[in-house]
Amino acid sequence: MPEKHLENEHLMSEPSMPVPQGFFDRHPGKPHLSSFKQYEEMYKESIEHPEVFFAKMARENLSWSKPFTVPKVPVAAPFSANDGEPSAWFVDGELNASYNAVDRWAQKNPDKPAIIYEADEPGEGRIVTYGELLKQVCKLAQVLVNLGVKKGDTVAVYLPMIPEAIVSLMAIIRIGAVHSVVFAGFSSGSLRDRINDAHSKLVITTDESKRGSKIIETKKIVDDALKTADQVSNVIVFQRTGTKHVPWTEGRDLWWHEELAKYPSYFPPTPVNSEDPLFLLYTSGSTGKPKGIQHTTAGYLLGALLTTKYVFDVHEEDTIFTAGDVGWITGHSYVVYGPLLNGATTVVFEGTPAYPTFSRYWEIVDAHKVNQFYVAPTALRLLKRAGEKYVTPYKLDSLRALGSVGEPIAKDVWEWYNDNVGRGKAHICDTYWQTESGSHLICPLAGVTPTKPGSASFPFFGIDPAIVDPVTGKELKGNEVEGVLAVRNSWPSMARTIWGDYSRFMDTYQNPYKGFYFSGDGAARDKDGFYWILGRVDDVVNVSGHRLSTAEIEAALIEHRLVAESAVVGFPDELTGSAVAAFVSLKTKDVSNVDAIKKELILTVRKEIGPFAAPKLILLVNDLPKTRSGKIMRRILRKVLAHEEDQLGDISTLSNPDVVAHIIDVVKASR
Ligand code: 6R9
Repeated sequence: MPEKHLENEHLMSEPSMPVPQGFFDRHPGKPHLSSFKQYEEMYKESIEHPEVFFAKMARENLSWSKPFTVPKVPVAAPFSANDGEPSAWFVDGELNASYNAVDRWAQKNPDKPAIIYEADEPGEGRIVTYGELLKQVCKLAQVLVNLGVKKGDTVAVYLPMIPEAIVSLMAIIRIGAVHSVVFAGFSSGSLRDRINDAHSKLVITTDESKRGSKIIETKKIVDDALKTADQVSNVIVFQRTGTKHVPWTEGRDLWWHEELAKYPSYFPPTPVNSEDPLFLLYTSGSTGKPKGIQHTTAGYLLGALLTTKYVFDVHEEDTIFTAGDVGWITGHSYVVYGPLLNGATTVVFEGTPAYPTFSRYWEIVDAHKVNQFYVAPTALRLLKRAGEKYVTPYKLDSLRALGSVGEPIAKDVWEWYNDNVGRGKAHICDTYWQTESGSHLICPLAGVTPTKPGSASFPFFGIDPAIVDPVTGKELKGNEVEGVLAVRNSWPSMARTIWGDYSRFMDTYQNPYKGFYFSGDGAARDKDGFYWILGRVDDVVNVSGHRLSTAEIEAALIEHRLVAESAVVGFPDELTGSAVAAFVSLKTKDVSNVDAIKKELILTVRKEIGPFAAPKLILLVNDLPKTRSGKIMRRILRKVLAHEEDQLGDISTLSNPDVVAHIIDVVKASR
């Protein structure tokens, strides 16, 4: 059960707001759906006859080299009752993802912009048309084939937000290989673990990257990772900054521009089966080992395509700006796949919202007449704090849909977004979903769904959510209920397994509540049927919209020679949503320079995982609160951090109850 109830619980009883009239006034044509009633009818069909609904959608929206005849097996729950296999979709069909995302639009209009690249430095970007994108994709596809990459092989991508990231993904899937993007903020150690777990044979990266005017030595990080990744035979390096100091291994490392120049500009796509893997994306779970979430081709494509189309009401003429990184699922689905599968124009933004000023997003929106803007609340909190003066000078009148993702959006932030960015004329869409779901699960449809600030509203087509009592595992029916969020059925873009660890997949998603897909989040359904996401119920923290595993951070801390034990928990933070606090007990009690040790510990996490995972607070304690069986009681640590030491409950069952008073003192002293 989520320990912390929704801060703004009273909001649930407030009436919902209609779609702002300005949304329609700004629309050059008509939204895809005409009314909420139409959503309800379509939704009903998608739940009662998913195979009919999605077969029609898949035929209308995707191009198949071999049409499917079997929309779905098995037809019942998310996991079949007898062997627990997840449902499979469009099983006898064949298609190619890059053909659907690129060729179709290049054939129709090769001069249409596919990518608007906004470089870190304003003014240094460029536009890539669908025709140009197709050429680049075909050339890189041939490079990969020539280097021995085959259908089903995984290729690691460690790239900043540049058009070549999209070119890479499209080239990999064009030949039926599987991409495994590793967020370019990850350390060499995390990169190595992901390369090795996925058995990637090839890595694509840049010489360096640039973000907020800072240089990151990407190639050097890759080289460090490869010291213990023997199976990698080649590294393709795109020249991003042109620095002279690129570490180089002859025979293994190849320049992107030299290799692409060797091949002609067309290469046919390889058709793959619907259920063939499309990509792996590592995400954090309850244990220290990251999970390689595996998505399949047709189902994932359909999910990304349909949600982009209906949730953001994207039309072919539109320009969509998702301010997320391709290293996370939001970048996969709403920078790359969703926009391109709809033939729209996608903005690829390399920089940060604060560079060179806090107006950067709004400059981009006005310069390119962006129609849909999508971002995490953490960025909005930063911009809200910076002040309205950074927003007001901009027109922002092209915007129709404003998306939010990654964490709950508080009412004040929602209103700031609505008033200052949308000016009351854009539809705010708070989208709840996960790496595992591939595409939106619960979200309003732009132009259609009434909203309540802080609620993700209603399920997308084909998603049949259930609120489950975490103790009994029984579904809590009706409205005004609170429990854990589960899904009763399967949907096309649902992950099919954890790469190489099917039993972990079942243990994480199916086994906690048999008959349901378990989300890991707490949720409530209010009196009007709106869903409210209450946050993770497992050991996952959401820092600035980055999903982190507390166990992974603990595993990093233990690498430090002085650490005896550690317990990592999240605590509320005004700017980043949650922040990481690490309670650490050291092997030796006589430490002379406490501050130096704390710095070293933070550095250890930055080095082992990446800068974004660094604890905000390190608390050196004598011991950690434990049960008699030795289990660390993180709940107590969370309560103390949240100033709720009066709500610790019964601590007499601890093997070391005295430690609690000490911990309270340490936390107080840290303030
Ligand atoms: C897309 C993405 C998934 C977790 C998820 C939940 C949280 C995502 C949210 C939200 C409240 C929203 N989350 N969207 N919580 N409201 N609109 O973020 O994927 O990185 O896998 O994280 O993020 O806790 O379970 P991922």
